[in-house]
Amino acid sequence: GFDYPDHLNIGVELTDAMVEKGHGDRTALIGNGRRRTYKELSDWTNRLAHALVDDLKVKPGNRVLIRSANNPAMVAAWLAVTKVGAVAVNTMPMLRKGELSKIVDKAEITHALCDTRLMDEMTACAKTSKFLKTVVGFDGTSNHDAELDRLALEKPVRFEAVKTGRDDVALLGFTSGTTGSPKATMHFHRDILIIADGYAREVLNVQPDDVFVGSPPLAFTFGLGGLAVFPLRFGAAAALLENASPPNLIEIIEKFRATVCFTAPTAYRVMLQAIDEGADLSSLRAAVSAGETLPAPIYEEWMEKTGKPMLDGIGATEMLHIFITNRFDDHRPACTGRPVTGYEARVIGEDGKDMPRGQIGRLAVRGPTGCRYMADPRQADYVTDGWNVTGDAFSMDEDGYLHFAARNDDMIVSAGYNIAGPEVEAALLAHPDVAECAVVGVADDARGQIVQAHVVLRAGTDGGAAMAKLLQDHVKATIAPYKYPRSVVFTDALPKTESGKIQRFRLKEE
Ligand code: 3SK
Repeated sequence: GFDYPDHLNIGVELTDAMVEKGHGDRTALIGNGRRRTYKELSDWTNRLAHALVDDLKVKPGNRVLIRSANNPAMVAAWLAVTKVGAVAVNTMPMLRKGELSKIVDKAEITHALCDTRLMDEMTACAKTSKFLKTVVGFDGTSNHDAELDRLALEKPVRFEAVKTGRDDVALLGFTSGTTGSPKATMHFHRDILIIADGYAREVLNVQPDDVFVGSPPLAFTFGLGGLAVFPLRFGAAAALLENASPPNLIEIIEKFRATVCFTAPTAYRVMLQAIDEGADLSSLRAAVSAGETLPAPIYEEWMEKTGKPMLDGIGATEMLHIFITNRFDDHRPACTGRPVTGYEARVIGEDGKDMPRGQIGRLAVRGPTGCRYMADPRQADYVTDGWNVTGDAFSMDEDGYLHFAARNDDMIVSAGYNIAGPEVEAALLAHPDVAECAVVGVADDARGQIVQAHVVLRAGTDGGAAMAKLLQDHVKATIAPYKYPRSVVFTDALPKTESGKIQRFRLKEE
């Protein structure tokens, strides 16, 4: 277990405490053309904390929404909110008024801190909200040219942070919301240290000279951990990108000699191509892949080209971060690995009992960081005896390694066969002409469902009947022939959430 003091404030731990430990002059954050040291970040967040308390009247326990793309100002706002003992709700820039309103109502948000470039939807949301009364802009480009920055400007650089308890809620993480009714998961101050002192220390062995980059939004706990908590806990640096498209990621890795990258397999696929075209990604010592299943060909090609394993893992907003993972010295293709120390995993059947090894069931996980839904009757549906029953189908092999099969709702049942969509996707992705794909089950009179593949081809490749037949034959030759996609749809782009997850339910709706 982790032994933290009764009083713990994550905002202090990641800033003032780092200065006290001697990291003051080291770079903490890079973004929008500037570097900030730990001392600058500590001063900045303390000034902001004064403004929150003195001018905006934020009280401990208030829920404060933060709306921004990934930039240092968003990290500073988050840390300041935690310093004043409020509960942070980080949100993604693309959310519209309707989505923001659901979050504001559910979390009873009283204050919103918003990048001035994103104010319209936020103020529209406040106009109709019975909870949200204060919306204040900050300058996401860090020029300090917005109301919150002006309020903070003259404030002292010392701030007596609220003595939060280690089990006080610090963060509400909203689940992706693909179902239209997002759940809020509660995380304590100690949880945020646990993911750093657990996964980041044990698996990544983070060092002060590490430079982190990645694509997940800070609004998503995957991004908050990988691009803020993990570097700041160890005196390392994070280079933040407002637009983390694969070419921008590649550029920033080369520019800052980044050492740790958090992103999804699609971006790694582009990086592999870039390496062939001369990009120098040799600084990367850890390539973490999560959010989507990692196809074995990408894992293998990465190993071949960089000599290092790609670290596939699975996490969940409910558990805050990654809880099952491969390790530098313990990794296998098409395998998610073993639980992070402190977490336990089981594969269970419909009756809640353990499935025999090798057989597919639902993944259940238990650990120190979850799972606590806020004021949600669905707690009873997803959590039994402390075990969070996830929406993922996995099998556990004889050695205790976990193998992803499908999201439960991605399992396609066709003519009595259970077909895991991701397996068909992995087969398609192994074809050189396929850039991206998503496989869904669609209703069919004869077979109940048939496998339908939505395919984005590589630039310069044409779709059509001949290409469809080629891909079908390729799948039949790669995995059991009954799994081949009877329907192939060529498309220019797949629908995705803000955090980059493919929205298969939208393809099914079509
Ligand atoms: O795998 C995910 O979707 C995830 C969610 C939250 C935190 C971390 C991860 C990897």
